[in-house]
Amino acid sequence: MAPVKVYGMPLSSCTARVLTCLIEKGVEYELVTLNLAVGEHKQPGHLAKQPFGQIPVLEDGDLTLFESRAIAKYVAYKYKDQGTNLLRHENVKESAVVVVWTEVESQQYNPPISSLVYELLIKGMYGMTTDQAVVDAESAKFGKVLDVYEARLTENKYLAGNFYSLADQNHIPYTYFLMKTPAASLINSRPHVKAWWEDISSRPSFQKVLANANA
Ligand code: GS8
Repeated sequence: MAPVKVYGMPLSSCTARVLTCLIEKGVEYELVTLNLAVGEHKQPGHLAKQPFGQIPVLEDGDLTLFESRAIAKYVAYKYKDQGTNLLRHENVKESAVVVVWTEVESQQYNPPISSLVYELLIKGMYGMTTDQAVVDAESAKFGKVLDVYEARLTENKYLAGNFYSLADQNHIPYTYFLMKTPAASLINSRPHVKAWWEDISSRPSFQKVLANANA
């Protein structure tokens, strides 16, 4: 069977979320790299797959999906019987807690961390100036979120319990970029969050995404 196709860029955070999931589940894929700099993601062919003109997109036979978290969930569910058990589908309580913490990533963690990565990393790449007032406000918000994580990770090794799940995995790409900025101190100053980060980011799946991107 033809492998699934992912349209994206190897190191865009949302593409990396999907690729990490495919590798963790042992699913073969083909990455079709789009050049965002020349607007390939705004061309009609891509807009037919992703109406918001963004990456990533996954194609699996006649099924086309966008939104990286939805794609990762689909992959984790379709391949539930192979690779790492990311959804705990066989245990209704555990799977409910996985859903809670995947929502926490998207609703609480992602807004401030994506603003910080934009201000402290992306703007510099495009010759724009960091707005320190935004950094201060978003750091304060993110710190409060991380206080909740520190308490949670003091009780459990991972977010949904004492097992690695999609909830942990969805955090990896943005945190990877944050760790390249001065705001890494927000993670490093919380010992359980720091240990969790070192654990999840060193998994072979994400290390392979990085190695492939730098190849
Ligand atoms: C966000 C996609 C996105 O922002 C998802 O798939 O999770 N919620 C969506 N993609 C970015 C690249 S990502 O890191 C993108 O396509 N940016 C170009 C643009 O918006 O024009």
